[in-house]
Amino acid sequence: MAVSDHVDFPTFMEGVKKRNPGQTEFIQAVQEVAQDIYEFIEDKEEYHEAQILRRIAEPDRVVSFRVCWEDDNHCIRVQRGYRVQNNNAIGPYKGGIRFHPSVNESVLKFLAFEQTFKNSLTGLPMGGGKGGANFNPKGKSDAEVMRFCQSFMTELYRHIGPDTDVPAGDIGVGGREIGYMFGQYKRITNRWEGVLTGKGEEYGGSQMRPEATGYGAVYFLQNMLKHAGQDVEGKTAVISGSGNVATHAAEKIVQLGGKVLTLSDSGGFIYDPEGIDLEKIDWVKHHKTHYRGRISEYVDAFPGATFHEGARPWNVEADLALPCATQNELNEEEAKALVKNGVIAVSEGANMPTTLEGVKVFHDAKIMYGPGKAANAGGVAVSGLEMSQNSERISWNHERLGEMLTDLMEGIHGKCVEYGSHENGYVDYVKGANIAGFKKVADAMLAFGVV
Ligand code: NDP
Ligand code: 2IT
Repeated sequence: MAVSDHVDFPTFMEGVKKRNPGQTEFIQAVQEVAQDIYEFIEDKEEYHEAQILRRIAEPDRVVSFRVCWEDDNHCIRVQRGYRVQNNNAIGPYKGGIRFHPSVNESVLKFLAFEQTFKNSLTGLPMGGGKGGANFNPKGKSDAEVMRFCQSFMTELYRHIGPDTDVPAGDIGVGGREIGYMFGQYKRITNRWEGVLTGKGEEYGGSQMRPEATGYGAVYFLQNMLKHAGQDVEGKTAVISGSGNVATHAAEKIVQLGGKVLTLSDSGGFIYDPEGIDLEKIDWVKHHKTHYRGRISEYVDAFPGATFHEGARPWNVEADLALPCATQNELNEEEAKALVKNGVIAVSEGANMPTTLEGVKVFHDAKIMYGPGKAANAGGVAVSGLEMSQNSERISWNHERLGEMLTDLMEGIHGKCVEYGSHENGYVDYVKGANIAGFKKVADAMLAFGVV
């Protein structure tokens, strides 16, 4: 029998900080989860004895590798690639690949850690992982992106597989990049297998996967509002980002009768007081995907709108807020501005977009706040369904997948309510998501003994 090492929460966090020097995003993600888990396991000695939390907060492995490629000017470029395999207690490692200059070990470790809880919450058999590279796709030709993706996969392929680790898209990785990477995997291994999700429909991709994260974040929001006797219809929304998640979240808000006022990118945000309707959203999707354009160009196409350079949309008055761009894009001051302007619910399409101080503002104000690991789980959930379809060599239609996504998001919301409800009726969705996500992974790990 192991000896219990029941350290308190501050001592636990000191250890995390000491073992991961300078990895601020990772430390932030662990802290946000651990504070709730500590409360939950206070009287559950078996989790302490088996050091479950300490083990989940130490990735199974972090693989880092050199990625060499040649640009169009025949210059040799060198990038750093990674795959963080955080935990595979309940299924193969699963999580996206991010190509962005800000990618480093801390960012990918935080994402892989979060993914472990998110994937558990979906109820599907998927562990947590994340990968990427500090490659900037902006301004690169298709041929350059292809050469980079092929070089990246030439190293990554040995670490992944349909029953080992199944990557997908994330920031800077969409259909084009998944196609190049899948092609290279197939060429190297001479196997067609469901090793990546987010594939094109022609070669095993699931219908609904492109829409799933954004739609799912709005379904989560809908569930939160319904729980409080409200709905989306007639409400205004501020949304950040203008990529895959943001545009599909905007689309679903509009379809449900809401009015979307903003979208953004790293250059600033656009504010359209008339509302960003479905036609305008299609323009943004097309402009971003086909021309790799900037959101600032929206105001040339739709002169009623204004562009706010270098700013974020959180000072615009709205009922609903959906951060759908990146981590730490909504701070304490901006959270206070949203609350002051009467926001009633926040649903995170992005991963950890709100700082710890910002989250506290939402909780203190008792607004509905759906954290990314619950609210944006629709994307990975449909990825899980893509894995099932690939294994069975079948494909489900849009309608069936739409129903499954709706049910999955309702199920995740239900788990948050079960584990996060206070006696006064307020639902702490962060706590609910953390505890529900943790419990399944922790119980699987207990079953395995010391591994
Ligand atoms: P995309 O690459 O399609 O879009 C990213 C958007 O966010 C772009 O508008 C981009 O602007 C903006 N952005 C990225 N980095 C920054 C930054 N540092 N500051 C300001 N804006 C920034 O990515 P996704 O839409 O797929 O991902 C968005 C978020 O959703 C991420 O947090 C991702 O982890 C999360 N997510 C994605 C899922 C998916 O299925 N794709 C699933 C679950 C979560 P710019 O073009 O200027 O860089
Ligand atoms: O953060 C995420 O959940 C994703 N980027 C999607 C992961 C996936 O495997 O579909």
